[in-house]
Amino acid sequence: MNTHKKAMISKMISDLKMSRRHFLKTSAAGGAVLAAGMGLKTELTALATAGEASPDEKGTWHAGTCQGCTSWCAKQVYVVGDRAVKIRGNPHSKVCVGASCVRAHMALQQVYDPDRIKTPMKRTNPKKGRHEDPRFVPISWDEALGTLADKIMELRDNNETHKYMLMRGRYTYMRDILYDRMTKIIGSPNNISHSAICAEAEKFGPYYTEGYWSYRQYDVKHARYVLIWGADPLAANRQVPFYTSVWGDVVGRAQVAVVEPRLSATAAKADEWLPAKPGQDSALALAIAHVILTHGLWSKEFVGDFKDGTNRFIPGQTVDETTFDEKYTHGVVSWWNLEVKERTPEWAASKTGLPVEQIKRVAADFGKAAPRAISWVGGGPCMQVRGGYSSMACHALNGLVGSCDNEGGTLASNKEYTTKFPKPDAFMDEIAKKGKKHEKIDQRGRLEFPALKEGKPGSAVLTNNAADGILNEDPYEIKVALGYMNNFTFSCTQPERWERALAKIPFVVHLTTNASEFSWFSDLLLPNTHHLFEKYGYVKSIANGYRHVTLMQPVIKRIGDYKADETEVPWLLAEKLAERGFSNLLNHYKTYKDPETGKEPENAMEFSLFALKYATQSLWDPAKYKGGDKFNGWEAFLSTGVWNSDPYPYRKRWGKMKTATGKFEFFSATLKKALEKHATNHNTTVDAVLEVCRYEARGDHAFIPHHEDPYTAGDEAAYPFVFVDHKSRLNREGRSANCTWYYDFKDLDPGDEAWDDVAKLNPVDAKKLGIQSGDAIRITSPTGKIECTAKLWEGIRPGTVAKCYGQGHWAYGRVASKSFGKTPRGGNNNDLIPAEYDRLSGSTVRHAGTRVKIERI
Ligand SMILES: Nc1nc2c(c(=O)[nH]1)N[C@H]1C(S)=C(S)[C@@H](COP(=O)(O)OP(=O)(O)OC[C@H]3O[C@@H](n4cnc5c(=O)[nH]c(N)nc54)[C@H](O)[C@@H]3O)O[C@H]1N2
Ligand SMILES: Nc1nc2c(c(=O)[nH]1)N[C@H]1C(S)=C(S)[C@@H](COP(=O)(O)OP(=O)(O)OC[C@H]3O[C@@H](n4cnc5c(=O)[nH]c(N)nc54)[C@H](O)[C@@H]3O)O[C@H]1N2
Ligand code: SF4
Ligand SMILES: [Mo]
Repeated sequence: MNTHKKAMISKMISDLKMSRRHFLKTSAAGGAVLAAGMGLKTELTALATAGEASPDEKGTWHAGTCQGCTSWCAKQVYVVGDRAVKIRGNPHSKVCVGASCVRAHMALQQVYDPDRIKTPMKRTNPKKGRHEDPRFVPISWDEALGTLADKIMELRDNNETHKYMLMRGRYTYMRDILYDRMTKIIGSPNNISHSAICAEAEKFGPYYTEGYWSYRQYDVKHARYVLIWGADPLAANRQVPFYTSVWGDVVGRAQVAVVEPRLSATAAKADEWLPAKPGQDSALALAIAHVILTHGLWSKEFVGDFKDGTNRFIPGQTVDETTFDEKYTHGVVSWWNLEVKERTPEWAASKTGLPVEQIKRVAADFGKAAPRAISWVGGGPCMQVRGGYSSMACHALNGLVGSCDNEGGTLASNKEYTTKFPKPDAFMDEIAKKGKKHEKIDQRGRLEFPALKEGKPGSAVLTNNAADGILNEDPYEIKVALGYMNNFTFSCTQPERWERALAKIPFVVHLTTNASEFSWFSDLLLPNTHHLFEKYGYVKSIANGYRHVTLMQPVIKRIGDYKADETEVPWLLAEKLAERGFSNLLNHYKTYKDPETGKEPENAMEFSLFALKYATQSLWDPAKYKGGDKFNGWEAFLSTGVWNSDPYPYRKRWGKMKTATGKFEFFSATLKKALEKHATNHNTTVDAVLEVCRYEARGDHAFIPHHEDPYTAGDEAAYPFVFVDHKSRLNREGRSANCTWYYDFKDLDPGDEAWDDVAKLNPVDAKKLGIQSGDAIRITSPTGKIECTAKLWEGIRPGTVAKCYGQGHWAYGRVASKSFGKTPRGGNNNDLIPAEYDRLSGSTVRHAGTRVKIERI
C-alpha cells in the first residue's frame, strides 16, 4: 500500500473514533436536505472543494471492482489527489482481459453525483405516500443508528424479532455480515434478496439438467456456433468487456444466431436474427433438438448411440429405450418419445412465426458444429411465467451436442478458495432461535410457490411477493425493515404494491447513495459509500475459462459522511445494540480477526478490512495456498486487486454432475424428486401443483424440457401488442439514471434516442395506429400505464412493442426525474408489467407476460 493510501485509511479509522458532538457537527454542515416541495436542495460546496488537485499533479492507479452490472469486472481507478478521474480495465484479470465497457465510466458521475445524500436523514412527515413529501432533515449517524437500535430492541423485548426484515439489492460477498449473520442474530427469517427479480429462472434449466445453479461462461474462443436466446452480450448480460473484446474473432470463426423479438446490438452483428414470437423459445429449441436427433448430429461421445448404430429417431415414431446405449446423459430416448418426436420445424414455425427454412438451417448448422456449439441462455426466454421449462429446453441443447463442460461450449465455474465468515449459531440466543423459525414473509414453499432452488422446495426467494406478504400481513406484519442498494418501488413489477407495502411498515430504513423511490417511503436514510471507490469488499465472476476474485477498496476521499452498507453500518449498529444490553452481534463481529496479527477489530473500518482479509486469506497467504494466482501476502494482493483461478478443466464434470443420476438429465430425475417432495409437503400430486402454478404440463412432461405456450396477461383484442422489455447498454442496473451521460449517449441502444424515452414500434403496426416517430403516446396494460415517445423502427417484430428499462424515475435525483418527487422522466416499464412469477424458480416475470395497447396523446 502506498503512503498516501495508508494515511487516508488511518484518517478514516480516526474519523470513526470521533465524538458524538463531532458527528452532529459534520452532518449539520455537510448535509443534503430534502425540503418540502422543493426537490433536492444540495450542498455543493463540499463537492466543489473536495480533492482539488493542481493541474500538473500526477495521479496513481488503484485496483477496484465495477458493479455496474453482474459482470463484476476488475478495474483500476486513476486517482489524482483525493479524486478519481478515470477508470480502466485491470490488466491482471484473466476474466476481463483488461477491457472495459462503455458504462464503466459512468461510475465517475455516480460517485460525484451532487444529488447523493451526504449525511443520515430522518423523515419528519409521519404520513407516507407517493404524494406525501417525506420532509427529510439531516441527523447524525449516532442518532440514526441509535433510533434503529431502539426499534430492534423493542422487537427483541416483545419476542417478535421475526417482524424485522432485511431487503438486499445489489451486493458484494461481504453480504453475509449484514444479510445473513445480522438477521439471524437479531432473530428473523426475513432476509429477502433481489435474486428473484434478477435471473433465477435462467439458473433453473442448468440446474435441472446438469446440477449447476449459477451463471455459465461460454468458451467462445473455441466455438464454431453461438446460438443466443434473449441475451445481448455486446451490451448487457454478463462479462461484456471480455465478450466485446473477442467478438471480432468470434464472428470470424463461428456462426452467431440470436433469438429475440428485438434487433439487439448482438443481433445486429449476427449471421442470423430469429425474431421469434415472445415466449415461444422452447418451441424453437425443441425443433432444433428434433433436427439434431433426426439428422444424427448429436454427440455420440457425450450422449451415446444406438447399439447397432442405426438412427431410430424418425419424426413421430416412438423409440425402444433398450436399443440406445446412453453415456453421460440420462433420458434422451424418453425425452424423444414424450416430447421431441412431435416437435418438427414446421410445427415450430407455426408457433414462433419464423420461416421453416431458417429453423432448419440454424438447427443443422448448430448440430454440425457439435460439440463446439453453444446454446447461450439469457433472461429473455426464462423470466417468464413458464420460463423454468424454456430455460431447460434451451439449455438441453448443450447436452445434446456435448458442448456442456467441453471445449468451445458452455462451462461452469472454476474453483475459488474464499472462506465463509464465522458461523452465527453460538451468538443466537433463545429469542433469536425462536424468531428465525417463523415462515418467511415472501411465502416461499407454499403450494402455489414451490421455489425449487437447488432441488429444495421453498428454498428460492420470491422477492416480489414479499410486498403482498407485507400488505396482507400474511404470515404476519413487518414492523422494522432495512433495505440496502435496492429500489423495489421501482425495480419490481407492479411497483405500486411496494409503495403501499413500505408505507404500511412502521419503520423503514434505506441504506443508499441517492434518495430513490424506496427512500421516499423510508423513515431513515443512511448515506452509503460507492462500491467502486469507497469501500472494502470482494466479488467473484467467470469468463474466458477463468474465475477471478476481485477486490474493492477505498481509494478516494469520501466527500460526504458515507459508511459502507455491508460492513461499517452493521458494526456501528452492533455497537449501539451492545450499549442497549444486547451484545451478541458485536461479540460475533469481533471474531472476524485480522488473519495477519490475530487482532480483534475495534472499530468499523478495522472490521471491514479484517473481514475482507479473513474471507480472502487462502488467496493471498502463501501458507494457505490452494491454487490459482499466488501472492506473497495481503499487500501484494490488495495492490494487484484480483486473483485468477487455474484454467478450466474441460470434461471433468462428465459423469459427475450434481444431479440425481450424476449425468446430464434430459429426463430430470432431479426435478422429479424436488416436485414430488413439494407435492408430498402439501399432501397433493405433482399435477395439482403444476395446475396451481399455471403450468400446462401433466404427468411425466413435468420432468422434461418441453413446450408450453406463454402465459400472457391481457386479452388480445383489447391489448393487441406483446410488450418487450430490455436493458440499456448504459444501465448500471437501476443506478445510472441520474447520470447525464446516460441520456447524452442513449442512442447507443439500437433504435433509441438521446434525451428521450422511446417505445419502438414496427412501421407496419404504427401505420395502422396512425402513429409517427416523435408522437407522444400512452401505453396501457391490464395493470398500469405510462407515457413516452413513439419511435418507428424495423428492428422490432410486428405485433410487439419494445421499450428499454431504466427511465421513468420520479425520485432519485434532479436528472433522473423531471421534477424530483413529482414528475417522472419517461416511463417505468414495471408500471406495465403485472406481478407474475415463474413459480418453480420463484422468479419475477418481465418477458412475454404482458399485452398492451398504444394510443397517441
Ligand atoms: N422492467 C425491468 N425491471 C427490472 C429489470 C429489467 O431489465 N427490466 N432488471 C432486473 C434486474 S436483472 C435486477 S438485478 C434488479 C435490480 O434492482 P434492485 O436490486 O432494486 O437495484 P437497483 O434498481 O439497481 O437500485 C439500487 C438502489 O440502491 C441505491 N444505490 C445506488 N448505488 C448504490 C451504492 O453504490 N451503494 C448503495 N448502498 N446503494 C446504492 C439507489 O437507491 C438505487 O436505487 O432490477 C430488476 N428490474
Ligand atoms: N447494460 C447492462 N447490462 C447488464 C445489466 C444492466 O443493467 N445493464 N444488468 C445485469 C444484470 S443484473 C443481469 S441479471 C443481466 C441479465 O441480462 P440478460 O440475460 O440479457 O437478461 P434480460 O435483461 O432479461 O434481457 C432479456 C433480453 O431478452 C429479450 N427478450 C424479451 N422477450 C423475449 C422472449 O420472449 N424471448 C427471447 N428469446 N428474448 C426475449 C430482450 O429484448 C432482451 O434483450 O444483465 C446484466 N448486464
Ligand atoms: S458496467 Fe458491468 S460490464 Fe461494464 S465494467 Fe462494470 S461490471 Fe463490467
Ligand atoms: Mo440482475
